[in-house]
Amino acid sequence: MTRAILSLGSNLGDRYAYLKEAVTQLGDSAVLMSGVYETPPWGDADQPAYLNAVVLAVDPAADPRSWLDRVRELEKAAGRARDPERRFGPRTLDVDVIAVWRDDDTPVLSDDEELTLPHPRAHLRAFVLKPWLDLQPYAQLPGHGWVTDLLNAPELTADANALTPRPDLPLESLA
Ligand code: PH2
Ligand code: MG
Ligand code: MG
Repeated sequence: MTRAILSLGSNLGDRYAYLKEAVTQLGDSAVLMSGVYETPPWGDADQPAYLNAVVLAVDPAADPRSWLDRVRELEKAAGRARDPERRFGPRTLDVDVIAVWRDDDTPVLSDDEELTLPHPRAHLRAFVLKPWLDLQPYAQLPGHGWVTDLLNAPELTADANALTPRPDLPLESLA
């Protein structure tokens, strides 16, 4: 068994429906869902605003790579099309594996090109850190320390302030 922090994002089509469908498909694996936030696009400004959320999930498989298969299935179900020209471009659904822990609480570290763990840009993304704190106020990002400290870093202040909570779009009732 492993547990993971997953980051969900959508900025095309019915964004809320895509997030809900992903949580529904995770089924019993989805243990805790954050609030949903409306967030300005990061990394590529020329695209619509995102809805972002974070999910704490468990997987009975011991192999951390099974998370990669699962998130790809979720993205496929949302009709995700990849534009090789736009790495940070718009998408119906993006599910990123932020970090994975084994049963004994040790974090999984991986420099696999397909599944780098922890996620190499998570510490720079207020749209990951803020919803994560909703779930786990004492969360630590392996290799980077307390999530609350990362979110409070001066470089992230503007991004953190630009997140808009969307309590009208709950995910927790889907559990
Ligand atoms: N995902 C991206 C690129 N930029 N910006 C926001 N606000 N939220 C995202 O989920 C996001 C992004 C590519 O993974
Ligand atoms: Mg992503
Ligand atoms: Mg992704």
